[in-house]
Amino acid sequence: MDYKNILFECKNAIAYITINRSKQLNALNAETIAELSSAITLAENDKSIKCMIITGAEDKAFVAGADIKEFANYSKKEGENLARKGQESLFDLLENCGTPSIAAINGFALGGGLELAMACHIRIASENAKMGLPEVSLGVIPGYGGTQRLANLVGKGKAMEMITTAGMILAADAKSWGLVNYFCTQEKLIPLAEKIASKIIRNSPSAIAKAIKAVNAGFEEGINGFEVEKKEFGNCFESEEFKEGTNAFLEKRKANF
Ligand code: DAK
Repeated sequence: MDYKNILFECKNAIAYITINRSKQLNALNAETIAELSSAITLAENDKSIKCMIITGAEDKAFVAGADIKEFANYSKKEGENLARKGQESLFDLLENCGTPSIAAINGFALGGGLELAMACHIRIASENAKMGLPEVSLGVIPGYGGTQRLANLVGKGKAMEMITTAGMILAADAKSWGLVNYFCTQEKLIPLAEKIASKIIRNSPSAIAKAIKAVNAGFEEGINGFEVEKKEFGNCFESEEFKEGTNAFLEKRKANF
C-alpha cells in the first residue's frame, strides 16, 4: 500500500513505521490514523516481521497530538464515535498486536501522540522529548485511551497531576515515573530501539504473542490474567516453535524460529 502520511520500511525482521507530517509536528489526522492501522495490521500478518519500531519524522516531534484543525468542529456524537473507532482501529489494535512494538519518542509526544506511544509495548525517549496529555487545556479529555493507560503506567496520582495540569514532563522524569524504559541522546535513539528489537527477534514470535496476550489480560476488566496465562501456557505445547526452542537447547544450538 502507498502511504501519504507515514513511511513504512522493513529491514532484518524489523518494521520501521515513521509518522511523516513534520510540518504539523507529525500530528495525527484521520488519514494518518487509518494508515497506521493498516501498517500495523500488515506487520502483524507478515510472519517475516518480528518487531516494530514506531517513531516521528525529523528531530522535533514524535507526534504533537491529534490534529487540532480536524477535531475543532466535532459534535458530541461525532466525538464519542470517533473515540470508539480510533481506539479500536489503532490504539487497541497496537496494544493487542502479537508483534511487539517499540515507541522511539524523538521529541514532543503530546495528547494522541503520547497515547500512541503508551499503546506500544515498550517506550524509549530521546533527551529532548517532552511528554504530556494537554487535552484539558483545549477543553477536551484524552480520548484515545490516555486516562487509562497513563494511570496504568505511572500510577493514579501522577496521571492525575499530568492530566489536570496539562503539563509536559521531560525524559528523565518520564524514566523515573516508569513512563519510558530508557532515555538517551537523539542520535542513539534508533540504535537503542534496534538493540532492544535485536533481542526480541531472537525469540519465539508465537510465544511472544501469547505472552503479550497474557500480560494485557491482567489489565482488562472482568478477565483473570492468571487464567489466560495458564491457557496460553498450555497452547505453547502445540506449537512448532516450542519443539524447535527446546530441541535447540538440548542440541546445544541456537533456535531457528
Ligand atoms: N495539530 C495540528 N497542527 C499542529 C499540532 C497539532 N496537534 N501541533 C503543532 N501543529 C502545527 C502548528 O500549528 C504549526 O503549524 P504552522 O503554524 O507552521 O502552519 C506547526 O505544527 C509547528 O508548531 P509550532 O509553531 O506551534 O511549534 P512550537 O515549537 O512553537 O511549539 C508545541 C511546539 C508542540 C509546543 C506546539 O506546537 C503545541 O502546543 N502544539 C499543540 C499540542 C497539543 O495541544 N496537541 C493536542 C493535544 S490534544 C479524539 C481523540 C483524541 C484526541 C482528539 C480527538 N477523538 C476521538 C475525536 C486527542 C487530542 C489531543 O491530542
